[in-house]
Amino acid sequence: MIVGILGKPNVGKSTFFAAATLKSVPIADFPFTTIKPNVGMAYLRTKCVHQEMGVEDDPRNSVCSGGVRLIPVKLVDVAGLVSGASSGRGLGNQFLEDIMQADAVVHVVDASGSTDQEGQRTEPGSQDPAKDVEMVEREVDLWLLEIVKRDWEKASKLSEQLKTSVAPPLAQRLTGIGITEAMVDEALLRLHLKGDRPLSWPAGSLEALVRELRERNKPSLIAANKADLPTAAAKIPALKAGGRTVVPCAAEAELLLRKAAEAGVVSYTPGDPSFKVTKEGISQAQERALQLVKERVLDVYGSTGVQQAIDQAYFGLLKAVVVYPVEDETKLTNKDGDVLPDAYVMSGGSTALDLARKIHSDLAATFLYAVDARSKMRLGADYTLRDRDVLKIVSSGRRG
Ligand SMILES: Nc1nc2c(ncn2[C@@H]2O[C@H](COP(=O)(O)OP(=O)(O)OP(=O)(O)O)[C@@H](O)[C@H]2O)c(=O)[nH]1
Ligand SMILES: [Mg+2]
Repeated sequence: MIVGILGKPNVGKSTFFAAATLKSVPIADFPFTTIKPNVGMAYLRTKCVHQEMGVEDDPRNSVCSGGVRLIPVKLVDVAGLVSGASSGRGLGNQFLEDIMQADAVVHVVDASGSTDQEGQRTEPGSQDPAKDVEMVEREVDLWLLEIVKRDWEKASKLSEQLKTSVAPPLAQRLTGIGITEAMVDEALLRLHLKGDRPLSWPAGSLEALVRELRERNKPSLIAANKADLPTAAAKIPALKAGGRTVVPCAAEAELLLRKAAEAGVVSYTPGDPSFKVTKEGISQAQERALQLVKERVLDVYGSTGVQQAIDQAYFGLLKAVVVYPVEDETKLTNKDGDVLPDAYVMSGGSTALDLARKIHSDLAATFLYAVDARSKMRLGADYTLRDRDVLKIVSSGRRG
C-alpha cells in the first residue's frame, strides 16, 4: 500500500514528507519547489502486542519503543497542483499519474490561508483553504475525465450496438491508476447508470462517474497544515464540511521535533502529545523554537498531526490491519527464536492466505491453515485478518 501527498503549491507537502520520512528534500517558500516525485518510508504508529501477550519483543522489520511499534510504510510527495494543471498548466498533469498510483491520499492544505491559489505568499488569513480543496479535486477529476473521454463516442456506440457494458473499455483506460472493471461496475450501479446504454445517460454522467471512482478508490483526508499560524484555527472547521476527515497539522513543527530527537536534543516519538528536552546546555534559539512548538501546536492540537494523518490514512481510509506472523504460537517466535519479529501492514479485508502470500509464495501454495496465538484456534484460508492478530501459518511444505 502507498499513500500519496497531494495539494496546491507551497502548502508544505514536502515538509510533511520530510518530517514523516526524515529524508532531506527541497523545501522553500515558493511554488514548484518539488518537480520530481519524492518517495520514502514513513511509519505507521501502533500499540505493539508484546505487552498484552506478556513477552519482550525482538522487532526485526520495525522498531518498538516503549510499546509503540513503528512499522515502515511507503509515502510519495509530488509537485503542486494549480488550476488548469489537467490541461498542462504549471507542471502539467504528468505527476497526477504518479500520485494516482497511491491507494489513499493525504491532501495537504495551507489552513492558515497565507498562500494564493498559485502558491504565492499573500496576506495571512486572506485565502480560503476550503476553496483550495475544491480546486485540487476539480483538477484531478478533469484529468480523469480527459482520460475516460478518449474515444468515448466510439466505445459507447459499440457497446449499445453489441449490447455489452462500457465498463471494460472504461476500466482499461484507468488501469494505470489501479481502477478495475469491478470498481467501474460498482460505480455504475451506485449512480444508476446502465452499462450497456451509455448513449442514454443524462448529461454530466461521465463527470459524476469519475468523481465517484476517485472518491471510492482513492480515498483522501485533509491535512490542515500550518496550523501553528494564528489564522488557521478559525479556518479548520469549514474544511470538515461534507464529513471530510481533517487532521490539524504542523509539518514544520514535526520536522523540528524529529530532527531534534535524532540529534539527541529531545526524547520524542512521532505522534506523541509532548516531548522532553534531554540535552543540557541547548542554545536560547533552540529552546525558544521548542517552546513555540509546545505552545502553538502541542498544547493546542495535542500533536503535530503528521503521524496522525498517516495513521488515519492507513487505519481509517484503507482499513489497514497490523498482523504479527510467528512460527511458534506459544513462544511467539520465528525459527531463530526472535519474539514477534515482524509486524505486517495488510489492507482491509485481507485473509490468512493473503498473509501467507506476503510472507512467501511457497507458503501460500502449500497453505493448510492458520493458528490464532491467543485462542490456539485453527483458522481457514479465507479467515479475514483482524488488527493485532498474532498468527502462525501452517503449510504442508514448511511446518513450524
Ligand atoms: N508556519 C508553517 N510553515 C510551514 C509548515 N510546513 C511548511 N511550511 C513552510 O511552507 C513553505 C513551503 O513548504 P514546502 O514543503 O516546500 O511546500 P510544498 O507544498 O512541497 O511546495 P511545492 O513543492 O512548491 O508545491 C516553506 O517555507 C515551509 O517552511 C508549517 O507547518 N507551518
Ligand atoms: Mg514540495
